[in-house]
Amino acid sequence: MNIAAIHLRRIEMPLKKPFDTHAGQVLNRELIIVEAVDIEGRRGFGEVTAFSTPFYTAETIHTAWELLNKVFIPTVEWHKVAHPSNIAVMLAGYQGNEMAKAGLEAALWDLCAKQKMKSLSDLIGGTRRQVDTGVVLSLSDDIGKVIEDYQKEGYRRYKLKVEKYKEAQAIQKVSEYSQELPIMIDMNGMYEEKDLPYLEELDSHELMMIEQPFRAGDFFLHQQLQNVLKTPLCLDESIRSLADAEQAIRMKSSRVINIKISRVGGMTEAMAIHDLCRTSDIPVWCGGMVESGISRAHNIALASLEGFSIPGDISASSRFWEKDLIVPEVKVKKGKVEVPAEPGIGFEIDGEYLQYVTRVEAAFQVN
Ligand code: OSB
Ligand code: MG
Repeated sequence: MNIAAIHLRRIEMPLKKPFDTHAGQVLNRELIIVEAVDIEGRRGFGEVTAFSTPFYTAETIHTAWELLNKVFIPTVEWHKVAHPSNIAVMLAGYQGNEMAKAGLEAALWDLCAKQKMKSLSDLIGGTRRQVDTGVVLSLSDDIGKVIEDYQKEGYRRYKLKVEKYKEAQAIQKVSEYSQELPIMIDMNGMYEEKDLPYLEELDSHELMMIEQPFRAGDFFLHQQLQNVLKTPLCLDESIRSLADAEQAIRMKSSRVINIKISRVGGMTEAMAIHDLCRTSDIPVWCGGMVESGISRAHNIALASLEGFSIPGDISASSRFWEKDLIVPEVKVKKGKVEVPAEPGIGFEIDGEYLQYVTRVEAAFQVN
């Protein structure tokens, strides 16, 4: 790929309002922007979306920064990189840390598509020209008010963060506003085996799906619940690799899978999980990480693949940000976003704003 340099920027972007889940809050979003430059000066961008504290996965933005700087970037044999998928192979000796690896790979995917003068969606075999959108409601959101705003954009799915044992109240509030909204709830692993009877009762709400009731790694309890539930279960935190997806499908732990590029270690692994789910008749959707437009653009390309038949966490830039890192910002119209046709991720980076939100920088000349 003729890569000449890698730049890392540690940034901090203020959210419009706090994003709350039972496990943790996001207010100032720390991210790492990865830029890959080739010998002709073309630039590709990716993003590490680990959080500041380990409330969602053990990996954090601090561990990712250390590992990228001290281990991952120095380990990759840059002159031998012929394709973005080589990165995962060269780093295969290092366990976990999927988000650090995914951010690095993402910069190469954008660059690779630009080198080939193709959109990222075309490069990975995307077939959709528009993708369906969905939006998440945090615990601190005033449900009635935000739904009124989101309805105007036409979102096709509402994902509710919930407090333990208070699902019914949240669902009730949404249905007071509108009866027909497609609702799912995300439990972020807060339940245990003793809660099985309680969770079974949630069938009566006829939800689109219930996401990750039990902790990551517990394929057995998810199987037990899915077995008695009409409502589809969806796995998020449990799926860190293709092997995890294979296990979930073989055990019938869920009927739906949420694919996040960052959680599975990159676009290459995300595509492999998509392909497996397609041949196994498991519908998938693309999960979000309260991320900047750079990740959102990668997510839009991923969600343009055929198997993404359920609206994901694909929302407008304005859902989280007063101002985004990309130009133009992501806009939702009639519940859809356009898949860009321009080379790479198809959005320009707002260099001035990127500089403004940058706290620390590191640069590596690799060729
Ligand atoms: O479970 O998907 C999750 C945010 C923080 C931690 C975990 C999760 C989330 C989201 C974000 O739901 C959704 C989005 O970015 O649109
Ligand atoms: Mg989730």
